[in-house]
Amino acid sequence: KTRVSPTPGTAAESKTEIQPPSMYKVVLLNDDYTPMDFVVEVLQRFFRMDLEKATQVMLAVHYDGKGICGVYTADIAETKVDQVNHYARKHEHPLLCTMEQA
Ligand code: TYC
Repeated sequence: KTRVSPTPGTAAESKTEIQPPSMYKVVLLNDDYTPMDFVVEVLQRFFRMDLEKATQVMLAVHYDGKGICGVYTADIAETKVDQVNHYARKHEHPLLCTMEQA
């Protein structure tokens, strides 16, 4: 990719241009106890996936140990993680959701 020097005296040169927000992957971890149906329901409820997509992602997590539910700004990612972990605990499942910088 071609890079050019910013023009002196501009926002680009002083690095005051608005930067895009950092993005975070919301990750679901596998465990041996959470029922597959519950994981599919979580993916549909909190990540707006249809049944087919939710089933694909659940199985990917089941076989690979973890999987990406979506990529969001920090605030949205934190909210999703909290919602999933709170919902899993409410239903007494050990399902774990975390986030990592994308
Ligand atoms: N491994 C679980 C089972 O066999 C299913 C599962 C899938 C659990 C994905 C967690 O994030 C998960 N019942």
